[in-house]
Amino acid sequence: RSHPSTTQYSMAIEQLSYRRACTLLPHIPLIDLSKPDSKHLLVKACEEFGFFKVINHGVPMEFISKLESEAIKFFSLPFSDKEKAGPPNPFGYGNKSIGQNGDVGLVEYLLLRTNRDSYSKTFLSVFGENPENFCCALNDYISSVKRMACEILETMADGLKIQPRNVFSKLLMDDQSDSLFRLNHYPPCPDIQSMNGGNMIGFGAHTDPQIISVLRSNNTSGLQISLRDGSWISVPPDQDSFFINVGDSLQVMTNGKFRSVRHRVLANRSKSRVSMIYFGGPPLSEKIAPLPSLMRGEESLYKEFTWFEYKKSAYNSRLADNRLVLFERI
Ligand code: GA4
Repeated sequence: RSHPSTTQYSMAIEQLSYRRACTLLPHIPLIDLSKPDSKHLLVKACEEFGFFKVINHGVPMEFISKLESEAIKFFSLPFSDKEKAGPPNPFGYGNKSIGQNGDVGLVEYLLLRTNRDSYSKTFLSVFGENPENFCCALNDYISSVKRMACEILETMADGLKIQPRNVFSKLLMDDQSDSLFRLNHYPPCPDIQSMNGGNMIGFGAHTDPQIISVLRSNNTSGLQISLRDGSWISVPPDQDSFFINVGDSLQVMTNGKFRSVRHRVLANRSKSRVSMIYFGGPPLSEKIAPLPSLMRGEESLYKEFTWFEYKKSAYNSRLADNRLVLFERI
């Protein structure tokens, strides 16, 4: 009988350390929206991670796949065509450059507003003969995902035992709600190994400034969330589920009980990653402050500010900055 080869040994060791990592790593909280007791798990997930996965979400698969295929069609256009839909200041097509302050990533994207259904002629011309296909897919998807986001926010209010149950969701439902939508395409990056230890950044670490973000991606890995201790865990992709992020504004409204989650996307070696994210935000004039019903005698951790003020400050920051510190009470 021959001895195991060095490769076999190292494979066995790799497998063992993988198993060990799996047992040690916390699982991403899973919320079944069809179960009435989900409200407690939901609150726990928002307190511990600021992140969870949602199943039985009620968003029709057809809406998801239609928008995904429209997104793929768009990203497959020649760069010179896509460019006509940019630059993203603040809405439109962007490539590699993120925000206005020098951040970059291996990503191209479309940033859109959610509560205006008319786009400029130049923008629509990029979508060829039938821009309605893109617009319909977008509208169907956004209205369905917004409904789910509101249901989640109302379940959160129930779990926190606060009234009325639409305290959070009414901000997204408002006609003036400053909500956004983002389509991201992360092209495969075959040279990963040769560059800084295999961690090529698709989208750098950050928290989302809004109330809640609802993410859906195709079956390609890349998303990671940061735990309290600063370590990163990979989120296994699941194209049939949604992933929810607590945003900075929800952290403030809960006086720090819920945490806005730091997350990032690493480039994938062989597969394209396509993600679509709805960012539920309040009206610009809305005061963002801890809900009195959640304070029970304790003091606010934050200074008073409106969403307009926070957004302005966020858009002047770098992606990785801790945007809330500027608004903390000392
Ligand atoms: C993070 C969440 C959303 O994707 C976004 C991002 C925005 C952008 O891409 O233009 C920002 C980023 C996000 C936070 C800080 C600023 C603004 C890039 C950046 C460096 C659309 C948003 O609202 O804030």
